[in-house]
Amino acid sequence: MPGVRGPSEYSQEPPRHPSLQINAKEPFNAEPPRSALNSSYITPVDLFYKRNHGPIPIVDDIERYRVSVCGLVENPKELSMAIIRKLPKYEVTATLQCAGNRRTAMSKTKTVKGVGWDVSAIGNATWGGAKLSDVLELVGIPKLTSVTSSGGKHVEFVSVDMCKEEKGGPYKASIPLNQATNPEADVLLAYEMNGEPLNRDHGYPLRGIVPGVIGARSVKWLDSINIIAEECQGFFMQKDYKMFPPTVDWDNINWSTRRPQMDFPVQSVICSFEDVDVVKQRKVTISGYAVSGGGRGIERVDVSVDGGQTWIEASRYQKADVPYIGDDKSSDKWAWVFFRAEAEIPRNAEIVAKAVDTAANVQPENVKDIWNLRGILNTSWHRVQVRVGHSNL
Ligand SMILES: Nc1nc2c(c(=O)[nH]1)N[C@H]1C(S)=C(S)[C@@H](COP(=O)(O)O)O[C@H]1N2
Ligand SMILES: [Mo]
Repeated sequence: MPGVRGPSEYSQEPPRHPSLQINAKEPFNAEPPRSALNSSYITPVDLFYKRNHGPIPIVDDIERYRVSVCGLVENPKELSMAIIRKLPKYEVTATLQCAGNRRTAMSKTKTVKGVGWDVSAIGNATWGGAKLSDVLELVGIPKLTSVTSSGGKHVEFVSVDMCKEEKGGPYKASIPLNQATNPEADVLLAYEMNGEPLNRDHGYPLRGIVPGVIGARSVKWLDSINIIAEECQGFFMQKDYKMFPPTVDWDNINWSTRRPQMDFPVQSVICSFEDVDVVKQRKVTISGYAVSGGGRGIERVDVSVDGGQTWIEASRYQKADVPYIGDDKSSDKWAWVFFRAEAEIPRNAEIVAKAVDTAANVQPENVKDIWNLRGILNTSWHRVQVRVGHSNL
């Protein structure tokens, strides 16, 4: 496709914020300190985690950029940015979470494969763009379609970045057509992030945003959108980002037995302390984020200062002036919820958080029970060890 291209090496990467913790340099994978996450409901773009599988693509000429919408459709089209901008613009506040968030903690149970992440491979942004359901109407697919007349059932997003997992080919992923054509699923072709044009790291000029679903399906730097009969056969759908039980290891894995992971499960993380921390006073504020996939709200966040023997309920909020009610119209349904509790802690405290979503799903107690060889979806109770004392003791 003219206009945007994926380079084969890393000499033209964009500038990045110095406080990002770099987990891998090439491809660039980095996350902010956990304290930064907790200080703003909308994560600033420069602090938002960056998860890449190849060098960042380059737009040479935005006027010539087109995204092609093709495959099993009657009216394949090549759409310019001008055409996409002419469609009604939606702003959707949605949390993007990498399936590998909290992988480092899972690897302490037993080695896993993948980039190590602390608790900040997650961020909340207001994405601006056209609804995919409106774009698909331009090629003749009506709203709420499950199968096209020519048998299309999935929408594949294809990028231009060169990924070694794809043997130098582009990153790609798909979602079901009925999700793509459902306006209420809020799937976007986004050209803005927090009111600014997308930057290169986050997918300039155009990316998919699939709310409530693991970040891997929100493909950046879109080149084409294919309507296909079977789900995308690319590496990241078929040989990665699948959830396996703890019994499966590299010598007995059969990838075809599992579905690609889509929605993420309920998650919560304490951001007000490091994993091992020291405080001066027994009275502390425990705060962090909670989020669930599939558009489910957060019903409750429980906090413990004694390793989970007793619990107190934390308060929840999204915006200062609006009371948060899970699954209510007044809430951002795709976005995280902040929680906060004040407590007196014992001298050596294990502080724990666990969230419950509106379907009453709860986080698993122990990471070992959900250990999987790729180290994805570590949503176990988040535990931090906090000692009351002097930091130099
Ligand atoms: N083209 C392309 N899209 C991509 C990726 C990628 O490497 N290439 N990474 C995916 C993964 S695994 C995640 S978690 C999100 C990260 O988006 P961000 O870097 O904007 O935070 O982008 C997804 N989309
Ligand atoms: Mo990811």
